[in-house]
Amino acid sequence: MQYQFLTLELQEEIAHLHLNRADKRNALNDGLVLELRHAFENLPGHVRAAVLGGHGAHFCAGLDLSELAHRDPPQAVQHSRMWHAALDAIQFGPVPVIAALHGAVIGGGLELAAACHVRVADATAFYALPEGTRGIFVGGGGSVRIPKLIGVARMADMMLTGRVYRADEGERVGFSQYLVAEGKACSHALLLANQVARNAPLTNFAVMQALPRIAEQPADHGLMTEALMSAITQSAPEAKLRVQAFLDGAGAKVRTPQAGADIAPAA
Ligand code: 1HE
Repeated sequence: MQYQFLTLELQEEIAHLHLNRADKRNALNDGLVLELRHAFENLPGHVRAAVLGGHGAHFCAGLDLSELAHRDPPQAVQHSRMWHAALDAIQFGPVPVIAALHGAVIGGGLELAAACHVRVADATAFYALPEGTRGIFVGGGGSVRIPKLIGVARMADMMLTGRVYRADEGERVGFSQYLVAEGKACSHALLLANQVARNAPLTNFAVMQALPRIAEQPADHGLMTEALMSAITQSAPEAKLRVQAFLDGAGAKVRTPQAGADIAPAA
């Protein structure tokens, strides 16, 4: 599938997607948002994990402000819902998505990153929510997803004061789980994607589909959902094979990572 604003390459079990509007700092116009949705809803069945990055010097400058002008409130609601559908297609899609972040991760670009399952940032990444400056509000799920990463107070501060977080600060507060040297975000995201792709698919499914919903449930309901999901995963033949392999001495042990290495050994 050829896209106008997105590149999609398949490398065995890993899908590589890159926002492809570098001249506009990968600002998310409607066409790009719709292409993201289409791409994640139509990944080939053999894909086990995806890496999402951006071409050029920035991951994403957020909403394409040139398209903002002429919407009335009902149209604006529909527009926001269109973003929600696209970013839901990532968060609740078929495979875990590792975001590779560099340069600007701003506004809707940060909302997009927050819809991914793991975020790797290089040293050039910076995070901002300039919606306040523009007289608008987040509309791509940011008010739901971003506080789960950094908390409501930090998000409110960013929106009210225009605070910008550097890459190292972003890792400390929870925007990214990994911080790597300049230019290394994609290669590191790929290492992680290969690791994720080796998990039992049912475990990945549970992490993507059950975990965020359990976190939203009252504790009593969450514990019940967890017990059901746990029973389903451990009943699968693959789980039995993997556990038996460990008991037979063939499965990988959990080891403390060596300094500088944060990828777990293969199962
Ligand atoms: C854009 C956009 C954009 C760049 N919409 N066209 N997002 C923002 O408020 C961030 C706005 N952008 C910036 O602050 C800067 O562009 C950057 C820090 C990302 C990069 O700076 P720089 O100096 O490398 O590039 P530039 O010269 O500012 O921009 C290059 C071109 O990209 C230029 O167009 P040109 O035709 O003059 O070459 C810019 O106009 C264009 N461009 N960013 C449209 N965002 C679901 S609701 C989400 C709400 C939000 O996301 S609000 C936050 C919007």
